[in-house]
Amino acid sequence: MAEIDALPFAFVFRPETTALIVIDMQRDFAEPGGFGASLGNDVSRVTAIVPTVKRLIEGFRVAGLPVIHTMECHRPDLSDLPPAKRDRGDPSIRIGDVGPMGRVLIAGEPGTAILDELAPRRGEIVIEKPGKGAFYATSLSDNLKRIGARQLVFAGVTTEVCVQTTMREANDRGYECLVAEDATESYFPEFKAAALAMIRAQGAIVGWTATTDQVLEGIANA
Ligand code: TIU
Repeated sequence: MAEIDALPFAFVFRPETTALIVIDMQRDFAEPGGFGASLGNDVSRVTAIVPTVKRLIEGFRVAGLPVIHTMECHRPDLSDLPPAKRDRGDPSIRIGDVGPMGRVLIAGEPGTAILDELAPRRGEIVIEKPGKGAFYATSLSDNLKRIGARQLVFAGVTTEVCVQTTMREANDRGYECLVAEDATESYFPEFKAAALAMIRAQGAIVGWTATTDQVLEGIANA
């Protein structure tokens, strides 16, 4: 057990029942020509956090703690893609269409892959998710119960969409959630700041926030 000087107050960290969940660090969100860019976003902000996310992942691996990766993606036949998601807005290419990295957000396509630097290791849990939240229509709940997780540390993209949605789903399921502030990013710096503020407001209504260094120190001190 270690106490992390997190926000809005100390997080009593029990690494032995903690898993790291790395959300959607995929080429589709980080590289030109992918889904994130198709929505009109500058994806360079995502690339900038890769070394920090890698440090966090390595810290969990070295300590023998579970690392779970998620990927936002759909089946090739689009049977898990609601028209309301596919038809939303006015992107330059839609989910399922062929782009420079293959079919956008489709399982198995080059653009859907997790970035090479952050690739899952053999034995790590990989959750393919059709929604923004990682609990919806996936085996994440069963996996977390199987490994005995009680606390979850979050990294990945984007802070206010898939990370925050998944944290809220996890919080409602009884997990204590902490997001690593510098291992998550948004296409909109103001949305990242607002999401982190919302999460820790009202006495950690959704969870805690701390830096990657603080989480790694917590692992070392536990
Ligand atoms: N568009 C955006 O900010 N995010 C997503 O669509 N997915 C995730 O956050 N992974």
